[in-house]
Amino acid sequence: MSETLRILVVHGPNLNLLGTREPEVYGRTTLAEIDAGVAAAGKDAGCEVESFQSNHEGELIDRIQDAIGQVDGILVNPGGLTHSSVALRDALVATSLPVVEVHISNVFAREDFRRHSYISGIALGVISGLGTVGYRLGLEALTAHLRR
Ligand code: CA2
Repeated sequence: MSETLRILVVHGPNLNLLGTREPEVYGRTTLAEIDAGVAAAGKDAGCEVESFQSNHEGELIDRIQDAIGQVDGILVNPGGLTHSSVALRDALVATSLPVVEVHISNVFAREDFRRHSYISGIALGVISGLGTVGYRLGLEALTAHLRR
């Protein structure tokens, strides 16, 4: 019987709009549906999954700091902060936890400014462009890493 893993899922700015706007880019799945899907997949994989979304950089950083010593890994879609936030990167580094970065859209097939991520360099890995299934793939990769 393997130990229960605790995973924090962090969603950045505007991801609360999923399923309601720009379905051609981000699909029709809502954030609540993504969170329910990740929680269910986590349960099957022996994980307790908690999700958090904020439109505010400081709130995201506070939540990530609060995770220190409380969780085993972080799955993060930093939204637009991916391309701008040194502070979010620093917070993730400060946790010393494995981080998997997820993007619903293929950031390499869009505007040039989306090709650079402040997070990728400190992440275990990055999933981009596979739609919302990327969250479940990211969870699988994170748990496989933690159980290795
Ligand atoms: O593809 C992703 O998951 C992104 O992280 C989404 C960010 C974008 O800035 C990144 O480059 C890639 C934007 C999140 C905005 O989410 C919306 C969802 C529905 C409607 C409007 C925005």
